[in-house]
Amino acid sequence: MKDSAGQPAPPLESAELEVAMQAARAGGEVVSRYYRDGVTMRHKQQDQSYNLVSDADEESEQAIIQVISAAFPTHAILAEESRQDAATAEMLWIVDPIDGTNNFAHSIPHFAISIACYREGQPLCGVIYNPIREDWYLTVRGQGAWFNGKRAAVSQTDRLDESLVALGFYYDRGQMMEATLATMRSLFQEKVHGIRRFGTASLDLCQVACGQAGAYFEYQLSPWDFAAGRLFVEEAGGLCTTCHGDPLPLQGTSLLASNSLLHGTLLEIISRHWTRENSAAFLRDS
Ligand code: LIP
Repeated sequence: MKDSAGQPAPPLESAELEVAMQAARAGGEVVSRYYRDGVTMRHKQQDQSYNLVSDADEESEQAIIQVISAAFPTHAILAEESRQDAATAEMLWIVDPIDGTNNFAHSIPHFAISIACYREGQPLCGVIYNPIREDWYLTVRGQGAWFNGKRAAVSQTDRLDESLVALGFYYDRGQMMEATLATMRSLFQEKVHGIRRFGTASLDLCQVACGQAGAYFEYQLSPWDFAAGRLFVEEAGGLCTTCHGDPLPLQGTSLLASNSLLHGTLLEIISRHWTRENSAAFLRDS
């Protein structure tokens, strides 16, 4: 059996996942059109020329919200551009209408629509969809993680010199950027097989889950960047925590995802250059 994307349909049973896929298709039609026809990007904040938004982000988000709200009118929605319902709601949808906005802005076909449904603060299901490549990453809690109809599994090595480590740079160009660069240097000194910066958190998480990268970290992400991808990693046998080993909160946070075998080694290296105090001070001042 194939789904409407022409992919072999994974054996997933979830009403919320079905709605999430419909919503992702609706957003994907908007984003693909703008990607093809061109779009004007705008700066989100005057002092951050690299933090961009466009009509594509906003129209994709409205299309996604329309599908979710029609199916589940009483559910709350936390969406990057326009909806900040309380993260404490019993049923909560978390939406990134274009994750990897800067890739999108520069016509790099490595970005995704990320949609997750949470019940009482715990992930139920998630969809990460690259509409240009027609790549579908689907997951339901307890039912595995599936990439284009094939089951995903993390890598099985505990060696850094056999692993790629992906990372991201938040919009900060101060102490957090310096800490990320210092951690890159430490990883190279630890003989990591390679470092990758792909620019889309949700797809970075999917690459950990599919065994392509051993780990991914970033010192600051928003909930919509990771809400679906963290479940995809966990259902593929991986582990997601903050960069200090704590459970992920549904708010801005640092994040380390790994195949779980590399987690302890990486926590020591990554927290060396960005302490809990650094993290607390950044959140307090931002
Ligand atoms: C982006 C993430 C990326 C991170 C960027 C930004 P956006 O999300 O996918 O990993 O490095 O700072 O947060 O803004 O494109 O939705």
